[in-house]
Amino acid sequence: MGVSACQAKGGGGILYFFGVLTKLSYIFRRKKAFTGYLGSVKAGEAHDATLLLASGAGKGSFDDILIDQGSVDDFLSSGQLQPQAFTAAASAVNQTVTYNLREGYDHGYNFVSSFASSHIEFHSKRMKKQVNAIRVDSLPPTDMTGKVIECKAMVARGVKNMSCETIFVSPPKAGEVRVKVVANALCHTDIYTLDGLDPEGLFPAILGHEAGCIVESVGEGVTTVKPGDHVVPGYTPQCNKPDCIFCMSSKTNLCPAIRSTQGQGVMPDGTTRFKDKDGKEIFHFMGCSTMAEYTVLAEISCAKIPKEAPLDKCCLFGCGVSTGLGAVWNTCKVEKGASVAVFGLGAVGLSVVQGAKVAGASRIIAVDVNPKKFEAAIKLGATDCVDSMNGLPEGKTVQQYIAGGLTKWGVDYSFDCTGIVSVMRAALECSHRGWGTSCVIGVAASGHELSTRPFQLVTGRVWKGTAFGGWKTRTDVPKLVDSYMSGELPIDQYITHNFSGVDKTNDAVHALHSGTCLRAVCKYC
Ligand code: NAD
Ligand code: AHE
Ligand code: ZN
Repeated sequence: MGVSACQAKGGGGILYFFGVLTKLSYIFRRKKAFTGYLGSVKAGEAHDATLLLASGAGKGSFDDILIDQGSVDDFLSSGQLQPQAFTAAASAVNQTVTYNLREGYDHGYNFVSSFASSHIEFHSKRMKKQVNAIRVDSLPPTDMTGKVIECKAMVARGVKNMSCETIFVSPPKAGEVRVKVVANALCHTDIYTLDGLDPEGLFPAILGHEAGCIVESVGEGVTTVKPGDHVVPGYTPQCNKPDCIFCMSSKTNLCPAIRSTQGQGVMPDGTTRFKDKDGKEIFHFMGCSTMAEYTVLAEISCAKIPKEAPLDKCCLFGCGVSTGLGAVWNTCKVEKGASVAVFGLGAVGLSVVQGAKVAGASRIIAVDVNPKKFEAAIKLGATDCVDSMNGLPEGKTVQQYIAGGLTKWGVDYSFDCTGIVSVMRAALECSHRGWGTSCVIGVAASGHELSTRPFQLVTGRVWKGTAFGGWKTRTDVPKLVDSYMSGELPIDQYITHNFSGVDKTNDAVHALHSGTCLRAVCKYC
């Protein structure tokens, strides 16, 4: 809420936009104007922000109240405004107020126009939250607890062979959670496995790992989520047990609690929860299998998020976008002023660009073989775009062009977001002599290996990698969702294609290959 000379009705209470009239009844009592406006001075008290606050009205409705006050405002010096009465009332009821005394400003339009944009930004963040809160996704009313659910799923039966089938999903066992998948976004890794490039790939399997879901039922001993809760599944779980040296360490997010069974396409007890119409078992994938209307997850893989958060947007936090941001903020800790090169401008690479911009990188070099990706990269903060297929100077490799052309010694940080080992090498070799860090994000095909001259490392470059951007799924995904909901972390720009129904997933796969798609989201209900 901003406090202002003019008041207007807004969602959730009275929004006072701008300024200073915080003790209306006081002013108008003296001026005897309330009688004219509202019939009596007493009637004016119903609109007095200070009295309203003191009476407990609006308690809990406003996370903050913004006041801008000019220091040389005549009404202030004549005692008619009394912002101190308002801040004292706020303090008495534990209401946060941001009070800005603007030195040298009076009561004029110049004052208003100088601070209007910060008030608009303040209100727009809060209004966005309210708009999102209107549309809460919910479960169908039928109670299937303890029963097998028949539903639709995309079943990958072999390389590039995936189609929509009827499947049967068993109830969750101890420590497991059955969820209704509301929305699933395709990640390049799903396609990589479908294309037969994943050494851990198994068929038949239900792929998918970037989703927004609602808990349908929970197995024995599950305490941290309940039916109706909204969750984003994580392929990197977080058991949080005191004896898990990975969960207890701030250095990593790689909890190994269920990694081996996850890689074998089964739940932690070694069995699957999926059967096809012939009663044959279907494998799980990355502990998620979200290309199904219902799936079963380990409790430790569920990040609980607020119900107001739109699942068809927040599904993106399940993989690609979180990974790109986390690679910058967690894995590499890119600092203000640093130079960055990003190879591959899919959703992962573009979120690296976005993260680098937020981190204050001074130079962000965006590299792709598809120039159609450059517009999005520039919007997110890229300062230079390089077409590494057709845009290099004669006789130069991309690493020579970046280290020696665009920059003298190379970039402070580089990121591979392609999964191509020759690009990973280029990314390392364009990083700065003496201290450059290069981060592998892309997932390379089975059998492909990294190479470079060891001299590249001897001369100070560091090669590292990231899984899910270093985020601890259950602790950090809710924080990312909060940032999205407050408007600080926009991610809608990554959703370039929308489909409706699990059976449209192959259309989404087709879209992903089109060269213009960043994320294709399939809504299942
Ligand atoms: P994507 O297919 O949408 O994007 C890849 C981009 O790379 C495309 O824009 C493509 O044009 C570009 N490209 C292809 N060849 C190139 C080259 N030689 N030089 C420069 N650019 C090139 O994929 P995505 O969903 O953004 O994922 C990117 C990679 O990250 C994939 O390998 C995916 O499997 C991996 N990934 C890893 C993690 C992790 O935790 N490490 C998480 C998510 C995704
Ligand atoms: N199964 C493959 C590796 C696949 C891989 O590297 N996966 C990434 C996530 S990609 C998300 O889109 C990852 O973080 N892996 C960590 C993990 O524990 O799987 C192989 O090579 O065997
Ligand atoms: Zn992914």
